[in-house]
Amino acid sequence: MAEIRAEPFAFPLKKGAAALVVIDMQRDFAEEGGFGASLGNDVSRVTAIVPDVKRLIAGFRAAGLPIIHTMECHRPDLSDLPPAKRDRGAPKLRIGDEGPMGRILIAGEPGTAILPELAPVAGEVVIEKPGKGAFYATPLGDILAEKGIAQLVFAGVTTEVCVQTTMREANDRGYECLLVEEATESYFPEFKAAAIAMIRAQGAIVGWTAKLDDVLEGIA
Ligand code: TIU
Repeated sequence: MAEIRAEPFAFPLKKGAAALVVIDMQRDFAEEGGFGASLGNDVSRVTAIVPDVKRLIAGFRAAGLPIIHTMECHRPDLSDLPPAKRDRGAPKLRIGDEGPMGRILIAGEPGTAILPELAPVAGEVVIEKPGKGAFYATPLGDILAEKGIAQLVFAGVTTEVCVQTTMREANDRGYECLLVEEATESYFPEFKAAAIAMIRAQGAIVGWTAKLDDVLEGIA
């Protein structure tokens, strides 16, 4: 068993049972005219982590470890979009509306795609999810069980929304979870810091957090 330097204590890596989960690195959260911008957010914070997410993905590929990509999106007929989600707040564009990159957060639209620099390659799993958590209403749990995965390393956006929700879902399902600090981001720096602190508090109540270089060294 290898160890990864982490907080609040070393992460006990089981290399044959670990996978990377890259959450929602989509144009809709990173580019002007997408869902994130429609909610009033500064999306440049998301593009800034792309090089670090890319290094993390390259490390997992080089180590021959599984990679799972998620995409927050809905069916074109909106049958998996609860009105409570669509109608929340007063965004400039709602989910399903036509925007400059196609319909906002709809499967198959250009804006919903994963950023080209981080695009999945053949053999990598892509999970389309209608919720913030990647286990809700998706086959993720069955896919992980089939692959014998027990540990999940997390990257992606946003730290306190889809990343943290998925980590909490995974933690309750018995997975050991590790968040890579430079490979996740929020539209709110204070929320990223708070999410990292609350995840690893109380003896890793939700999971561990670690620096990118330490994760890359641990999985190599
Ligand atoms: N708004 C926000 O911070 N996040 C989301 O809506 N989805 C994800 O985090 N992917």
